[in-house]
Amino acid sequence: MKNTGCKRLFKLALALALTGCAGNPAVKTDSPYHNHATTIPDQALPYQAQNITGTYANSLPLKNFIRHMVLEHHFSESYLNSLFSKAKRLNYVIRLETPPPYHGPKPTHPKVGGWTRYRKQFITEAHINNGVAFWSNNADAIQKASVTYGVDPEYIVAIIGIETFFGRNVGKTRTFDALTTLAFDTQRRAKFFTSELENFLLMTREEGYEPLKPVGSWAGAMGLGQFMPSSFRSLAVDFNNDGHRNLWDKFDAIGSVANYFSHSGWQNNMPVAEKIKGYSGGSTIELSAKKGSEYWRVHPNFKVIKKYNNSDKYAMAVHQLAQAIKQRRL
Ligand SMILES: [Ca+2]
Repeated sequence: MKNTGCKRLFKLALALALTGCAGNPAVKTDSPYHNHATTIPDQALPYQAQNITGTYANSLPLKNFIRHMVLEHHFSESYLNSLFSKAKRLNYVIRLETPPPYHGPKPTHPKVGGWTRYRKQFITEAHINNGVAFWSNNADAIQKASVTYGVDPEYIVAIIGIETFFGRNVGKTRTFDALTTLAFDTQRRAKFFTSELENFLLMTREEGYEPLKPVGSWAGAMGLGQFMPSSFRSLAVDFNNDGHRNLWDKFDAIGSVANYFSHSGWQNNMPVAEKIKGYSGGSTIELSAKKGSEYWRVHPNFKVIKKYNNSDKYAMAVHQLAQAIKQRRL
């Protein structure tokens, strides 16, 4: 991601995915957004209101935001008044974004075995087998994306596996409510989420989405690859050529993940990381395993994965899942 807010966001989104998907990979969810509204000018939508009513009726920051959207992007004020009158404040989103204050002693060392615990959630038989199946079922799209964008196919598969368990856990939170809540009811990253809300509304207008329909993670990430609205607008691609960018569609999601990697500097058919015996400066990372630290030499492609989520553990899990799926597929 381009900014640090987004990097942190993906960590948080991942934390949620951990609780939501890794522990229960059998849960299936149908694609939440497979129908497209045709593009309708916003004035024509059934949203017209003089004032904001409902939860956000008295929110000055929202009034300022609407003014900005009208002046900067020529949205209709009555349309936005009506739309935001339907916004719901989501208390669980506030709780997830605002961890309770910690009053205990400052930890001096990271918890031993953090990598072992993290790895267990993603490098599972279910992830590997479902990865092989996902690859087979979407072989044409994956092959085309790999060739078009120069990205090794196993990494496209692994990202989608870790983000959403191959599309089965794309999140059920209405994105409009999540971003409105994060923008106007939380403090820490309000500016970032306000910008994502702006991008979300632009995205719905550009792509013809009905704003109340898209669903995703509590933090506003959408589709099989969990793109934030700003990433959607800049990096999503219409890979099945149906005239719409739809990250809930497998074909479009596969192309979009590959495009994201390509933009981040992925080097096709080049190494990602290899295990070494001890710390050797420069490009060595240390991961805390139960049996002691693991040391890995990492290559530029490892940093590309970290642009998706700025965490060594995340990038290593993607790498190892990719390799495991590739091996199993042979
Ligand atoms: Ca499409």
